[in-house]
Amino acid sequence: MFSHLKSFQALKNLSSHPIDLSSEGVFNKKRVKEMALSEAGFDFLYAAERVTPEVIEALYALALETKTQEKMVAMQAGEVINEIEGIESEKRSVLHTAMRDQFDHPQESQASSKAARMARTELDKLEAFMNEIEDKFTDLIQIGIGGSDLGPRALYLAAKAFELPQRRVHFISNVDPDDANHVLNQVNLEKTLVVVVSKSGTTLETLTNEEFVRARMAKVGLNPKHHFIAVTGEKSPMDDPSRYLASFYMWDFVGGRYSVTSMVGGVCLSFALGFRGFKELLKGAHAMDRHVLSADLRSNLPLLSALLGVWNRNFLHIPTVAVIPYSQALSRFTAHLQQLDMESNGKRIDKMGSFVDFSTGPVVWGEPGTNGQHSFFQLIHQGTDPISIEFIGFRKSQYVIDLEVEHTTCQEKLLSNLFAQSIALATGKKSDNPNRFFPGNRPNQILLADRLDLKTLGSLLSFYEHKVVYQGFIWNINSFDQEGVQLGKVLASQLLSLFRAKREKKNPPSYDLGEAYLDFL
Ligand code: G6Q
Repeated sequence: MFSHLKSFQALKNLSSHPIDLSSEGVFNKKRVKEMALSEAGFDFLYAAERVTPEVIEALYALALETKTQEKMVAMQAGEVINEIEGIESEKRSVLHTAMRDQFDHPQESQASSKAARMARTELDKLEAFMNEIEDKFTDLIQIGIGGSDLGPRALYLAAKAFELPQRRVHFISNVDPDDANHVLNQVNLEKTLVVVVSKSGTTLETLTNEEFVRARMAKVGLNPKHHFIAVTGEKSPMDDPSRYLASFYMWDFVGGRYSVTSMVGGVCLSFALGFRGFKELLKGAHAMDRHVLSADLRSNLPLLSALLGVWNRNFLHIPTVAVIPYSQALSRFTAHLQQLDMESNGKRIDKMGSFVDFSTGPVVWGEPGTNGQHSFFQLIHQGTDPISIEFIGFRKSQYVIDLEVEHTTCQEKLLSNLFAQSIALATGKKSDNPNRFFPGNRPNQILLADRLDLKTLGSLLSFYEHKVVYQGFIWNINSFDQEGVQLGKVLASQLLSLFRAKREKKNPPSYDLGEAYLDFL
């Protein structure tokens, strides 16, 4: 188990006296220069983390001891890694990386090559479909939830600067009827495509919203069959091409929260950005997939970020990470990371089926800067609980148009705020006035790239996917299942049968707790 490793003990010893970044002169120019890694189009700056070269060495020893690289190679080759020994589990390969692998490989028999070929078939279908529809449609509504919503939505918003003219994408995810009504009020249904995305084809919210929108189409005299597209698993209850204008597939070796680069995100992103734009994004993701395979241990960007996260979580005992992009385009990116990280690594047993005696995934949250500075940053700076921060920034803006006000551009103001926060959180500020005292030592890291173009966006997505996966490898937990979301789903359907019985004035099935809640309606 993780907590019994030799490197765990070494790190534990080192953590008894972590470096004090608030101490005069410790956080300096030399440290910033030395604690930087430039790879795969990104600069990764970690001088504001509470680490020394000794700690970094011990973290790399942990990576070696936990065989992170062997596990990454096995994952990308298609070995069955979504499993837990000795108990019933999914037993699947994990091949989201194959979705963006557009190249032929000599070892055609490998599971990953087979998956990449399957992905290419869907991509070819998608390209042909996008050519066929030409300019018949102006709007697309994506209906889906969780992994079938958060990633595609985050990336669509992030890429809006590159949207084709006359194209808009909308999302309906919540079964709250206000969500669907709000979107339906914004579109001309005659010129609207609807893509229903559900890997299982059984999700209550998605199937309900599909019927909601189909009914609205029928009401205005349109044939839903001419407007609806399906993205689902082969042989799922939604796999019925006769009901759809087109059907695209995904597979059980692509997890929901890892599925943005499959058809789950492919349809809406190709509609918005053009098929070429979507491919550009895939190229970026693939470049990061190759980086993690080919980089040596000390040049591997997501691995270093993962190791620093483990240091903060398990040795400095920091329970939460705020991801703060200094980019308005990434306004929903943290929400996607929240699912990616918390659903993957919010686990309490390891891959041998034993309860763990150490902390696993942190609570992930955040909002873009500078906005966050004017709300919750107070608690990060002076609150009683330590919080670690991951900043994301870009040297250039997406739209390029900018204005010099008081001799600096908006982009310069944005970046100066990012760097100022990183320094202030690390070093703090001494004061005789306790109310103006800042303790510092709020560990943070900065991921910096040139510009949030489509390729960079793809790489950024893949960077975080790999960071999360690496942490799961280090803790030896299964990052690819999600049993934790099942219990509530089952209870909700029991409660729904109470609603039904009440509506039909029948004897309700007995479910005491549910009845108690329903008495308040
Ligand atoms: C993701 C989870 C979950 C899933 C949704 C939607 O990894 O499994 O968020 O994506 O519950 O599931 P369907 O795509 O099957 O509708």
